[in-house]
Amino acid sequence: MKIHIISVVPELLESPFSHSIMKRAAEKGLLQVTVHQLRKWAVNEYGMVDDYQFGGGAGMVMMCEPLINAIEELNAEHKFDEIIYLTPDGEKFHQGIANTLSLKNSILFICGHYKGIDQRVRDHFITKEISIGDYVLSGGELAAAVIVDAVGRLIPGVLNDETSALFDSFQDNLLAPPVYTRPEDFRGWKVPPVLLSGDHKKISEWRHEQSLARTQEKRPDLLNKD
Ligand code: 6GU
Repeated sequence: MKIHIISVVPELLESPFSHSIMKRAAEKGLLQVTVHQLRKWAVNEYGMVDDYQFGGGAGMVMMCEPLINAIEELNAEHKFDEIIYLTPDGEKFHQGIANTLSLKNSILFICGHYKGIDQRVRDHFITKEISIGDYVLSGGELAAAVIVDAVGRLIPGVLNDETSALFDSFQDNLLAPPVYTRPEDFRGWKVPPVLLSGDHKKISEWRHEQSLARTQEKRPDLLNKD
């Protein structure tokens, strides 16, 4: 999968894809992330990409021209399946969106800043608008990092044990069960005996019960979803 990101602060996206699972995905050639500095398409030599909003009011708006020139130039080369604008007023991100996006070949993300981007870019170029939750970030970059991580780990071959994503929290609207590792007894706090029993059927039933109980307690809203 090829992911391109347009940002005025590309430095914010240097680290998130350079470690751990995302790093391995890149090394295996399964995920390629390219971050573009929007100022490369600035309207003047001072790197101008934003301007005051019509109608007045505090805060700058990201201009049509740099964004559209960037989008058109990159899209001509890469033919994106989706052009996604990251914005607090977008659809709230969840595992189902991550699953859908993990099947795409190429995605372009646009990170907003200030008061957002000129509405005409949204009307004519954006195919999807996503928020990562009901709070306001100073820009879309951290949201892009969250989404690329959630999507990238679902690409077949990225996780070592490919089945492990199937048992993540949220894949079936259930939270994951508790997990334990050695030692069996730490300060008198013991691992549930069923996990040491070697009985895989019983273990699997116990995990399912724990998942249900945990979801009922912490996120009952998930149990009423389809
Ligand atoms: Cl995608 N962008 C910004 N600026 N704030 C957010 C967000 C996105 N999602 C939640 N808050």
